[in-house]
Amino acid sequence: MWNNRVFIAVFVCLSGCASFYTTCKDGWLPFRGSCYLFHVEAMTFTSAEQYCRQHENSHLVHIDDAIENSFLKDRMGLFKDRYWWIGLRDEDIEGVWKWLDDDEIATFTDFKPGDGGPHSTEDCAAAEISDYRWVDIECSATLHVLCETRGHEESSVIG
Ligand SMILES: [Ca+2]
Ligand SMILES: [Ca+2]
Repeated sequence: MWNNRVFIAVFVCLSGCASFYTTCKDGWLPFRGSCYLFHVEAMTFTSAEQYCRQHENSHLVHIDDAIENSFLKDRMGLFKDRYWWIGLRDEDIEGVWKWLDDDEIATFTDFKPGDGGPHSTEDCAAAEISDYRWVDIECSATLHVLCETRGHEESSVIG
């Protein structure tokens, strides 16, 4: 299925050229080695992460950089729903945001002005699609679920 494949602009031309692409299970969207599941059901942050783990052993999305962020922004724009959980929280140290999947401190963030600061009751992060920025919000809020897992990478030899 062509629509399940995204070609990635990585070419190895030592012995002929190979292009690498990501394949995902049905219903998952491939991009740069990852697969994403947009699940339109409202649940708390903890339930959302649990849902991801039960599906392909994924996690709430870990947004590494501006390219991944902008890809997700485009896809979220296709939905009417306003808020999606992302796998980021500052439960340990107020204002220090860590990713759920590897417990690393986020080096790239895209919080709205006024969000992402030391708000002690708002320890989980979500992407808001109206102006697509991240917000901090109570973890008990019920929002939609965005999961990410590693895709299956394949290469095809061109030359
Ligand atoms: Ca990612
Ligand atoms: Ca907080």
